[in-house]
Amino acid sequence: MIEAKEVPTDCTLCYHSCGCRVTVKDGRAVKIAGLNSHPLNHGKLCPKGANALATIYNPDRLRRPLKRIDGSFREISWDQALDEIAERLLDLKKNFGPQVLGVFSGSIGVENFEMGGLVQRFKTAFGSPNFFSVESVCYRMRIRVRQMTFGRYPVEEMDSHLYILWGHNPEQSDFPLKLALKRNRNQGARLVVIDPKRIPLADMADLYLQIRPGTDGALALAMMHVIINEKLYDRDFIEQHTFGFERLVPHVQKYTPEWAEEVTWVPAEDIRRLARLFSGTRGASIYQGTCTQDQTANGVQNSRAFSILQAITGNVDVPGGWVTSPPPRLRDVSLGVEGNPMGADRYPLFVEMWGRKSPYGVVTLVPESIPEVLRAFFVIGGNPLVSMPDSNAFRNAFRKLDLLIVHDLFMTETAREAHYVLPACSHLEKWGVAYSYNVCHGLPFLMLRKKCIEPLYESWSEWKLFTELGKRLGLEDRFPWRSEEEMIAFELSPSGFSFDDLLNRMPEGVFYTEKNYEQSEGRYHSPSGRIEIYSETFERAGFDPLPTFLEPERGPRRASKAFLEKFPLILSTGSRHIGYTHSQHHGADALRKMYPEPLVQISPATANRFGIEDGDRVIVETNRGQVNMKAAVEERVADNVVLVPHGWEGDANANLLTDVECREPMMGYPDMKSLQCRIRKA
Ligand SMILES: Nc1nc2c(c(=O)[nH]1)N[C@H]1C(S)=C(S)[C@@H](COP(=O)(O)OP(=O)(O)OC[C@H]3O[C@@H](n4cnc5c(=O)[nH]c(N)nc54)[C@H](O)[C@@H]3O)O[C@H]1N2
Ligand SMILES: Nc1nc2c(c(=O)[nH]1)N[C@H]1C(S)=C(S)[C@@H](COP(=O)(O)OP(=O)(O)OC[C@H]3O[C@@H](n4cnc5c(=O)[nH]c(N)nc54)[C@H](O)[C@@H]3O)O[C@H]1N2
Ligand code: SF4
Ligand SMILES: [Mo]
Repeated sequence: MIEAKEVPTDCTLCYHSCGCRVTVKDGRAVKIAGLNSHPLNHGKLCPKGANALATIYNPDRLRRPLKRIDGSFREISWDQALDEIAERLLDLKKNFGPQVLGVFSGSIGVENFEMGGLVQRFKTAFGSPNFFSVESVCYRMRIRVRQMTFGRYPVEEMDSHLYILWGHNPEQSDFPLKLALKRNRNQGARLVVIDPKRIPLADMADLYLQIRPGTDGALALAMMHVIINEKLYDRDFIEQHTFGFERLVPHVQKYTPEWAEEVTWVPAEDIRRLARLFSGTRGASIYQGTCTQDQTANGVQNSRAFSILQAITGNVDVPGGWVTSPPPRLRDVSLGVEGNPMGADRYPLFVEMWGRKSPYGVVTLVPESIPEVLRAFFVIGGNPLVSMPDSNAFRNAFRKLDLLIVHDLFMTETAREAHYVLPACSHLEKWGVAYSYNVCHGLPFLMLRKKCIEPLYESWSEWKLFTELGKRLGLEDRFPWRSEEEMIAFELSPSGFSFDDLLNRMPEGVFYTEKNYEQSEGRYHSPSGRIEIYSETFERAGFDPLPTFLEPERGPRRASKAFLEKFPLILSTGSRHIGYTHSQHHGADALRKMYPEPLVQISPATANRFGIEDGDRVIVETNRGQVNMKAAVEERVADNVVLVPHGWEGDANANLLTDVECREPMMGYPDMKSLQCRIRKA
């Protein structure tokens, strides 16, 4: 009988990587709890994390590799699956070239370095530049824009004096921030909520602004107008650290609060109050929605405007503002970028900056590239037929593939379309490195993700999958690590911490560096060496060098009258629910009880207008398709706005409504937040 042991590790059921303690007995994880010492979650877990074992031991886990034969799946051995996949890949490569292969990894692969890195390594070793991920629908846009503006990547700090939740609802989507916000609020921090729904956090806010979806950039410009004309900016900081302020001054004159009121629905007086509160607080942060501000026509310029607001008020590199700490020094398991990722020609700002190429392709270009460019597609830890825009466009394209492979824990909607489905390990079944900087509000914390239990059934980790497949493709020299542990040691080699250190001496994790609020010369590595309010990088790419506002393509002030008559309501999709990550975790009973089915949220006036009552089944329809869900009639939602959750399969899939052709013009992101729709009783 083996003693029960407690293993400190992290939760990866979403990208936050909260610390947890897993009790393992007789090789089985029997209990999971929060890790008290962890600086993100201080011993607490959100409902997903608390119910992690229900997901990991869900009886629906995939057990063996599956091959689709005549429309149904048959179990086969790993050997057979990999032999056949390798043969087909080599054949396609011989006939059409290596770029036929596209690989995709979902949000799990963003902060999961082994997965994200190995996927990239695999496609480069194969010879293809075509790597896709949620990066081209999610927060990569903000990272790039902040890099272009600051010459580095500052993030909003966890502990702030003023939280501006700008299309961000931490109670549902950002558990660590929710904890920090409540803690700091009790000590006097201020709170502003900007959201078309009066979310419960708005009830305790100093200011709540009910905004029309897709118009956040107009509000930000009007704030700049007030801050500049009332001289509320930080003159010293601007003089010492920024470039182009004098050109911003005349530029923002037309963006008056009265102009913005008409565009955004936010009263001009509230815009003034917000501008004064923000500029009057040292250590204030705009917590921009993690994807709400990207998935709209003005996406890039939204991020530009927020960056500039932080800069002109001196809220950069001060406690509570936007801060930068160096990421840990880790060796990347990817092989770097060779060739041009898809979209380099059409959306160059997304792919290349100052001569440096990023590995991410533009995922909205995938459907039109099959089969002309892509003929084989490998999905590792993603569910693109539910999560990517315009599911019908993706599905029709996927059906033209010669080879679709999915590596996942479950039979997802994407897996059901695959030729081969391969069972994957959960995070408790493999080793990994976790660090909490990017999406965790600047916390320079590093931890070893422990393999707590052996892989269930015949599931394999990404390391094992690519190592074994690599051998069959003649790429064994590209996957040199003889074990997962060896690969982790390779990643950690420059960090100053060894595998053994992190396993035995610092099992609960470690701060790998101290925060640094230095505002020295040379801190901002942009072409001008300063924070670029005026961006020649944008100008050279043919875009406005100063922040501007572009109405949503389908929006009430841009689309045709006939279109708007047909689709009179504004549609925003994908507000999070704390019980689920995208299409995941619906199988855990406790979570399902919290939120058993997807709900379309509309206001009482909108419901009235279309003869709908709370609890009715309704059809929401756009130019691309429709979903069928129950209606929740809520006072909290702005009139004429329809909120549809994402991550549900079948006829409740929000991405039946989105349109892969409706894109942000600079980086090609899909509009998921400011489309038009109609609604009726089913
Ligand atoms: N309409 C609309 N659509 C959206 C959004 C929206 O707001 N509105 N948001 C978008 C955003 S921001 C994002 S990031 C995407 C997310 O899109 P995805 O990442 O594609 O969505 P998930 O449903 O999380 O899919 C992850 C899959 O990985 C599997 N998985 C979990 N752990 C592992 C593992 O360790 N290994 C392997 N191999 N598989 C694993 C899970 O079972 C699951 O099937 O969705 C986007 N889609
Ligand atoms: N539980 C859970 N947590 C998650 C995820 C998950 O699937 N489940 N996904 C993770 C991922 S990958 C991401 S990208 C993040 C997403 O995180 P965010 O993009 O920050 O999304 P939410 O926190 O849901 O906040 C969305 C809020 O914005 C409002 N909103 C909608 N449209 C607009 C608009 O146009 N303007 C403004 N100002 N507000 C708008 C909605 O009403 C909602 O209250 O969440 C992450 N965390
Ligand atoms: S927020 Fe929840 S799901 Fe995400 S890492 Fe923390 S405990 Fe896990
Ligand atoms: Mo995301």
